[in-house]
This record gives sequence, structure tokens and C-alpha cells, in this order.
Amino acid sequence: RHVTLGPGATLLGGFVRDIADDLIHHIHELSARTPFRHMETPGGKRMSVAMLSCGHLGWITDRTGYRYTDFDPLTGKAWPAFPLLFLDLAQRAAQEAGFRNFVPDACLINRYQPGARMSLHQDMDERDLTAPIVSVSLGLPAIFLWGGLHRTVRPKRHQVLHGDVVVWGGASRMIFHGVDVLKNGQHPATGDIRFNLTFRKVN
Ligand code: MD3
Ligand code: FE
Repeated sequence: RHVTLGPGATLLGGFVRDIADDLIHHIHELSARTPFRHMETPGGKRMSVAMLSCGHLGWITDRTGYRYTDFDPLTGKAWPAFPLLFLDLAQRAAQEAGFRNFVPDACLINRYQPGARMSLHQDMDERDLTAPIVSVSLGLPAIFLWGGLHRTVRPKRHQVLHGDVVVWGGASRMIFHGVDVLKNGQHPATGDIRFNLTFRKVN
């Protein structure tokens, strides 16, 4: 099921449901090589979402700011490469939403436990803002918040479920978005966790 959420924003309902267990297995393997960590914002707050990255570049935040790096400051090593399954699904999803030749160089994996949230923000640390962002939801359901090009636009709410993919491109690429506080629950594939993968083209 394809649902248009806004200009350039397409929900592909259940797009990865049949490979979800594989994806989750890869996430666990990745986390043995580059652990999930709660990073610190430039303002000094600990993020409630735990994160890791794979691909050529990874997103980090610390007291000095937000940026992409080509190595993991925790391990001192390069971020793990994309599992082939990740690259394949990101490209198929982008294509399905009308974006040809999407070649991501970063995948940020967010881990939410009940109570975790992500406040409204724009993703603008990427140099190539013509490429879409492909986001994959696994495990517990969540409510996406998506507003407008200014922080003052009251966000719309949209529930995303295990296996859903959203492709954000075109006029939706720069909108303010976030995730509401994750509710308690249990999912057969992840227990009390929601994972979100975002594939990005940084350079
Ligand atoms: C709309 N993650 O990691 S993904 C993020 O569910 C992030 O973990 C959320 O926002 C999550 O930066 C939401 C959905 C998403 C991702 C990127 C976007 C929506 C977007 C970029 C532009 C507009
Ligand atoms: Fe974001």
C-alpha cells in the first residue's frame, strides 16, 4: 500500500515485513561491532534514543555539534559496512517512490525503548539535499510527527508499524519531523523495542 503523506513523501506500508527478521538479525550483529549509545546534544542533553551507524559515514552528536564522521569515536574504527540486504532494500524503496539511482552512504539506526522520543528537527547535515531519506520502522509502533518548513507549523501525526518504509524526498526533505514518546508494549520480533533505520546520501 502506497500512501502519499505529502509532496515527495510516500509511505510504503509493510514494504519490508517479509525481511524484517533478517534486518533485525543484522542490527544485532552490527551492534556487536559498534554499540548502541546515547549521545549528548550540543546543549548537553543525553538523547533518549540510542544510536549506531553503518556505511561509509556515521552521524554523531557531542558537545561540539552534529556531524558525519568516517569512523566511530567509541571504537576508533571505521563504521561497519552496509549489509547487502540494507543497500538492496533502500534502493528498491527509493525506486518504488520514484527516486532513481539512490546510493546512500550512511545508515543511522535508532533504538527506542518505552519513554524514548525524538523532538522536532530537520535533517540538514547531509550535503546532498536532492537525495531522499529512506526510513524503515521495525518492532513497536510509533507516531511520526511531521510539520512544515518552519518549526511553528503544528505537526501532523501518523502511526508507523513494523515493516513500514517511508521515503522522504523532494519538497518533504526539509520538513520538521520527530517521533512521539514511545508507548509501552511488546512486539514478537523485538520485545519492548522500536528500531528505525534511516538511509541517507551525505556526499
Ligand atoms: C522527514 N528518525 O533519525 S524517521 C532521524 O523514527 C529521524 O527514528 C525518526 O528523524 C525515527 O533523523 C524519524 C522519519 C524521517 C526521517 C527523515 C526525514 C522523516 C523525515 C527527513 C525529512 C523529512
Ligand atoms: Fe530526522
